[in-house]
Amino acid sequence: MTAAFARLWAEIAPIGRDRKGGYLRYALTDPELTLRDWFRNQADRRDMTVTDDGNGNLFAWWGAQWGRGTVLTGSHFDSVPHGGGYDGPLGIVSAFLAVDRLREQGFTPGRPIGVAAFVDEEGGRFGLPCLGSRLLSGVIDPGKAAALCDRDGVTFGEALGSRPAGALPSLSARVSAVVELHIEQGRVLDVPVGVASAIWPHGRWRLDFTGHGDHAGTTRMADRHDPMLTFASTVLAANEEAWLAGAHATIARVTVEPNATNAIPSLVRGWLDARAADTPTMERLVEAVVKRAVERAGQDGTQVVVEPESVSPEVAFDTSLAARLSALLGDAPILPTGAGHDAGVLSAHVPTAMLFVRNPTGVSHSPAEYASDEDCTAGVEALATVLRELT
Ligand code: HGY
Ligand code: MN
Ligand code: MN
Ligand code: MN
Repeated sequence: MTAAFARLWAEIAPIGRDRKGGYLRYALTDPELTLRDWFRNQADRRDMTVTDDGNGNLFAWWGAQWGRGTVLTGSHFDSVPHGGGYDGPLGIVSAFLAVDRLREQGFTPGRPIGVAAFVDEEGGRFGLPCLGSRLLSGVIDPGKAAALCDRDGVTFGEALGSRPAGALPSLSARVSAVVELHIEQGRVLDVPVGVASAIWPHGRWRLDFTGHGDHAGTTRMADRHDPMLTFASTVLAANEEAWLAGAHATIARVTVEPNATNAIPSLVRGWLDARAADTPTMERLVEAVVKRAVERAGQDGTQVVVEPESVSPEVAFDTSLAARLSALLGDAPILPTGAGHDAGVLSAHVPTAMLFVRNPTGVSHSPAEYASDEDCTAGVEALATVLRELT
């Protein structure tokens, strides 16, 4: 199976690589569309029917589409810009190989298995993470989703070519379980495979800093109201407050207008990503960062506006299911994660589990993201064992 994994992995590894060895696989752009063609080809090779739910999510079926007791597995193809190659695609490649494994063992599932490729899980193109699973489960209005815009002003509806279909009727009645396999993001596992216990509460807040745009060469320092200063001070504040709270906070994805070396900007836009082991800690962290941003704006004569963009409460995966799978997999470790996942969204509607494949460095959302072929193969075997158990 290691050779089979290496072969399949070699097919997708070159797709969407950027010039510096990272990946740029924004949802519904050429590289991701190429991966979707690869997905259809893999399904064809396995006589699996492919359906699209009208939201940009693809499903390859072993058994009746959305039949009673359906078990969904899979993940996403899209990446963050200059990201790693495993986050997402590993769950999809492993799902197809797990189907192969079960077939080699002469197993026929008693329930349909659907291999899923969810659209824009990272929210890297249209700004809302887990866009596809939120649409499928009905937690975002299709009209609102259709209007989400990318950096070039292209809406999700335009990229999709239609208004998203929205929620699948009676999802929780049709689907008996979801199992998403994913590369570990962090460095806890000292065995090849682990089981998720929870996803930390996390969210994104948009921070708009406005000031007085002016000439960088003729405006005296005393006359400046530079939002870049307020922004820079808030970046440091987020870092300090995160250390104090024992949490995680990053301000990234910045845009500056006008973005010129000889102009004091009038607008600096940043996004705060804040995460903590519990919701009150996350909320206190965000409050502390915003408070310091507003105080600094007062000093700089600038303004700051904060908008929550997407805030996800803690996800506690089905504890009995996690314990059952851990036991099934030889007492695999059960561990939380700070990363959001489609499985997290779906867990509010269907019994859901996640399997993590060891990441020796723990690095993710980076070209350095890596898991060994041997551990990935162990992940495939584990997923096949779990799918056999659940179907
Ligand atoms: O950003 C996250 O938490 C996940 O990797 N999408
Ligand atoms: Mn990710
Ligand atoms: Mn992911
Ligand atoms: Mn995910």
